[in-house]
Amino acid sequence: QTAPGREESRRTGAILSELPFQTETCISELAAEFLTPKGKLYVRNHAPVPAIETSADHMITFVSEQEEELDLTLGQLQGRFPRHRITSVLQCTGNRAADNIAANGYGTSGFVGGDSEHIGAGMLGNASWSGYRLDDVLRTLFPSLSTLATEAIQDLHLTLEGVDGYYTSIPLSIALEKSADCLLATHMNGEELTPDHGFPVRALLPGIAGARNVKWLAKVAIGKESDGPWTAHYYRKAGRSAPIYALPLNSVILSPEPGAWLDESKSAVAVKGVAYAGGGQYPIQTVELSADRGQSWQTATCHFEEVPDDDCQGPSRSWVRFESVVQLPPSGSGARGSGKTSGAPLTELWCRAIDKGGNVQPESSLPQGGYLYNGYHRVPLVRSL
Ligand code: MTE
Ligand code: MO
Repeated sequence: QTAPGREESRRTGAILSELPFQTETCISELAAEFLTPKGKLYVRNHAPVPAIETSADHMITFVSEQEEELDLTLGQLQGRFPRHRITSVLQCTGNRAADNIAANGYGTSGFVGGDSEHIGAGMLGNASWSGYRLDDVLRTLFPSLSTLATEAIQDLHLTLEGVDGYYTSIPLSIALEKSADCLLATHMNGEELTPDHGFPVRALLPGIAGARNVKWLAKVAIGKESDGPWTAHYYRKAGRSAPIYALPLNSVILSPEPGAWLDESKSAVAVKGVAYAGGGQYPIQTVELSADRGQSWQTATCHFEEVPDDDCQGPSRSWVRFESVVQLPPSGSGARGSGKTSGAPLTELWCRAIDKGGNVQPESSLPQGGYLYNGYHRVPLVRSL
């Protein structure tokens, strides 16, 4: 059967693979809304979507070494815990893989079932997620957690397992941290999750790499770091030194699209995009744009007013949309570059985000095993004669 939203994704993005189903959203489509609608959010599956019929009777098994295992249905969770809502970006670790290859010369250290060379900036979206706070649920179900010393918690991890057999872990300290705002999410943008996005319940870990946001949750277990492939082999930092958790500060231009033609007579171009703090401590402060390869920068207008006042404890994990009309350097100036093939000179638009802690998105980011590229986003434009 076809999951609701799939037909929409077929129209609005690129299908990276059919089985497992994987899509990347067209970036111009991403620019259209503050909250990415369900049919537009990229899909990244490692296995077929499990057929789950029920929401209220869907069971999650909670395991801790110290205490007895507990099976709770979503109906029971609903009776015991208040619901919370968080607006957060969801981003795949492989997003911007093509930019990473351009900057660093190599791709991801294994991107299952996909061709990472072509992945642009569309394995990204922003949505309003709601469900039960993971810290609330764990602390209530396992009261002995509150007697554990900080060091003991630091040694523990939380393994999240999906009905499809995909599983991975996060440090228990992230799951228990109030300001991490982790959810057992049942809804996206006010509606039940669709099958492709994890119906009836998924982990939604704001600011944490997509790979850890396990869908179709069946089991949540406190214990050792997962030794499964998606923690021990894939989705790791440079040299496979450690699992990736936090997303970096990032921004991307969503319009115009790479390779867009600009009339030579134009002296300015309207630019739109998004910036997000990832897992950082500070929210976005500003976004800057350059049309002369970084010689000068123009400040964009950021639409902070669109970001809702959710009941989160931590910094905003939503993206901020920005726009600007960027002045182009005069034709024939050095900043146009030398791409003078077939009479079509090139120009580039660059963008970078700056957070309230003064952190600036880097010009080119260090290889992270080929994942999580966050160098300046560079969009080549063709100026027609
Ligand atoms: N959870 C399960 N159970 N199975 C999966 O294949 N893929 C992960 C994560 N959670 C996956 C999963 C990866 S790599 C990403 S990027 C996100 O889900 C994608 O979430 P989305 O498909 O809702 O956009
Ligand atoms: Mo991912």
